[in-house]
Amino acid sequence: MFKISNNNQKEFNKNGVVVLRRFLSKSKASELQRKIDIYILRNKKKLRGKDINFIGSKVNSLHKIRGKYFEKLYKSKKVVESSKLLLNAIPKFKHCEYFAKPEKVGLPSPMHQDNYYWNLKNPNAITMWIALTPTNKKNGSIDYLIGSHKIGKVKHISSYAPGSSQKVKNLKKFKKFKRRSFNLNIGDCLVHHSEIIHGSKANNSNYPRRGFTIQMIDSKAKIDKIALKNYKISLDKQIKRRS
Ligand SMILES: O=C(O)CCC(=O)C(=O)O
Repeated sequence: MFKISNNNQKEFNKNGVVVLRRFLSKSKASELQRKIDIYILRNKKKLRGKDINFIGSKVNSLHKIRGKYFEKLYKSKKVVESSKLLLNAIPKFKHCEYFAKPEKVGLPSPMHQDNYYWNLKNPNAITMWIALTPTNKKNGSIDYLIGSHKIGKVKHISSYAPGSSQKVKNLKKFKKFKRRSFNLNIGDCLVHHSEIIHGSKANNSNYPRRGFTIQMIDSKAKIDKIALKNYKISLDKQIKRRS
């Protein structure tokens, strides 16, 4: 059974990202993949706009996944205990997402901070990204600017990338941060801070690169309503332009 350590917490605080190896067993990870596939089959026609993105006929990303199975996972002891230690606060669930990045055609996610989408006044929040396929530079691992979670929210602009609508305005400004990605096995979990700058490249390889995410926030977190409104205006404009 996975158990988070104080070293994991130290690394997370310093770098803004940490890998929790073997967070899910291989069999639990393949069960999760099966449940996502069933969710897609059942909901493909109902899901629209913000909640699903395709590349050709393939799903590239799913946003706000709902259902009992996923609820059981985000309420599980390992998710709750890990997020409690990393946030040093009582955690509250936000959303689950799925980034499928299909082989040969998987879309990039331009460099961004999650809190630019979430608009929390206090950015004490994390994304837990669980690998459902082996993940490496060839199939589109996530690149992080290590330590960038400490600089606060930075300017973003519309990216026009389906499923990743915002990107850091002037990435060159952040050259001083070391860029790092991680090779992951099925079931490993990356945990990143809501203000670390990160993103992933297109998947031109012959293998899919799939990750399921659980977003957990400090239960006391408040929303910056003006920032949220501006973000939604930008997203709606981009979705209208696509359809
Ligand atoms: O899976 C990806 O490539 C991007 C995921 C991401 O940016 C996130 O979950 O915050």
